[in-house]
Amino acid sequence: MTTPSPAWGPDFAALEAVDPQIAQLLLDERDRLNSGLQLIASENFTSPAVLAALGSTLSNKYAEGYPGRRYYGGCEVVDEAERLGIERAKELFGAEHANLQPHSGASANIAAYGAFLQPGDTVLAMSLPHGGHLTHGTKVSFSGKWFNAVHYGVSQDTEDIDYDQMRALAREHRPKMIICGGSAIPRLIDFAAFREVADEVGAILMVDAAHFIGLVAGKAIPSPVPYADVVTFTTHKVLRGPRGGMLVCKEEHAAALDKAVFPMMQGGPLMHAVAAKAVALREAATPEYHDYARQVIANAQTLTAALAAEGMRPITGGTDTHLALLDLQGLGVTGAEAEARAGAARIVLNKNAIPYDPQPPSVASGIRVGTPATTTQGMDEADMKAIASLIVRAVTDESQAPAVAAEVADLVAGKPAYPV
Ligand code: DSN
Repeated sequence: MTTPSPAWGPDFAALEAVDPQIAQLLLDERDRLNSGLQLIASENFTSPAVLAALGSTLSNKYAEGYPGRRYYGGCEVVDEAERLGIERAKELFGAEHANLQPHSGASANIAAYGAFLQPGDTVLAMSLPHGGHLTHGTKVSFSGKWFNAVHYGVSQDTEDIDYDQMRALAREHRPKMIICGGSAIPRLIDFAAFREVADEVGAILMVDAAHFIGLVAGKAIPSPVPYADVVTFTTHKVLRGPRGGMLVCKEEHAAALDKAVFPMMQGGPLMHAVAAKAVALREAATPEYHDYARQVIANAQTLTAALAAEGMRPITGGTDTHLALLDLQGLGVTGAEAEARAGAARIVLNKNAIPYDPQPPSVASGIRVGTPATTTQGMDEADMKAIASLIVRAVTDESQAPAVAAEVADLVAGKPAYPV
């Protein structure tokens, strides 16, 4: 293979010449990433290979339909890219069918609703304030507006999913679809228990694996694929691919889900993103990625324990995954204050409601932290202990921001997100 001329792929000089303002913003964002700690649990640093596919001529192609069955000519190249991605996804996840076209996790979820439900049908999902997701039946989303959503939560004593409540609600409401997964669940989910309940009440089981699918890909935690009718996910979290969505499912649901993605929910797929997803799936199948996935969890556990030792109470007492949810009430700091103070010290994290939170979501009593990005930078348990101490200093004493920011800069200097 020959090296393509810059006109065939990413060309920063061309961008600078045409649009110096946007070019500068790209550099500013790289510098922002390189000068701080990125602890948003849903973010990661995607690889140069993935970025190359994203910034490619595949962006030009209209390809409504699926490989071999398109509504446009000239799709023979993108067909191959999508076929590769589908085969890699099936292999990586042991799935019978895969669809790489959803533009986002929300789009993948809309497709699942579209494939299995009619407006007004009942869906049972985890409540957002207890760790669920907007698309799992909240009133402000299509899912709560167009469907009858019933919610289970976590039990007050363990702060983990209340499986008894979930089972009782399923028996009472007979949902057509049960959803598990969410955006702030630190513990492993008992997929077998959900499957059992879904079978008992005749429901479809949808697992929204957006947060943890990268850990599944890296064989670091159990897979939902054998249990679920459909597994939806994003590709940019622990999985470290491009921003986007994907789903895998049983063969019996393949036609319905494909039709729900296109033409029911979306038009033309983003073929550069589909190609970039294929690249990420290839990267995720390597032994290096398996090591990465294990290290993400080890780092999260070390970070959580170190924060707990300094007075931040981990919801459920710890984590099995890449993220922790921390109750700050014992420190007398709100989630919003903590997010702002950490940000002033170049530590990027987010405020987060905790279960049974007395504060409104805009204030929140907790923060959520995650280790996908820092682990991609090559950080380990020793770094996590240092990071915990920096977070606590920044969050509990605003005057520490400049000193903490300087220490953050030292810490990340040796392990830049994107080497300059
Ligand atoms: N916004 C994502 C997250 O941060 O978890 C969920 O969609």
